[in-house]
Amino acid sequence: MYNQIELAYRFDALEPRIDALTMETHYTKHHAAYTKNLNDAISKIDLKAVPIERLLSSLDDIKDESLRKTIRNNGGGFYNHNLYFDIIRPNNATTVSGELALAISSEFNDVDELIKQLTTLALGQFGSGWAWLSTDRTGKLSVSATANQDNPLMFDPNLTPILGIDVWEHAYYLKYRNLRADYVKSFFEVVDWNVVSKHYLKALGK
Ligand code: MN3
Repeated sequence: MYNQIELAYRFDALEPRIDALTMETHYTKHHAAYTKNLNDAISKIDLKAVPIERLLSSLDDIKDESLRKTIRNNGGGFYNHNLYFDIIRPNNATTVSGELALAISSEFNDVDELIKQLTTLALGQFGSGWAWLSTDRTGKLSVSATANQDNPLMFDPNLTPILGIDVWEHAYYLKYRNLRADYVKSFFEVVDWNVVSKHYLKALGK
């Protein structure tokens, strides 16, 4: 059974950057539905104990096409939102430190350049999808964008996403309407780089 992460903050804690109604709807409706649909689909096959990362990086092993599609969409939705809701925080750490800071400077020069590249990907994603910062097993960082609820695990099992920007309209439309750029700017104001660092170190087995 896969479980939604427990939020470390209240729905209104990220106001005014991300409004309470969007947070509540996003977590209790959208994320909850992906999670339920994933668990319902998994109950049909004998994969109950598989870590979600392994499940998403071996979708080709699911031979039934309809079931594979269901698990791709809802397993992606489950995993992606667990990361998203974890890395945004009130009282967030706005500066990057430690090993992640070194990795960012070697790949992007600085955090501003990383944010610029992620913003370009987030704004360039046509329709629903995500922009990502991922690490490979050696700690080398890369950015990418995916459609729907896909994520880098599905395309390269060596990659682990450590930061994801949800650019589905349900993530911002109530407050920002069509202004995705304003939402993405606000998103980076609530990213907690300490939590991103934790995901980075965890992906490297540290
Ligand atoms: Mn979403």
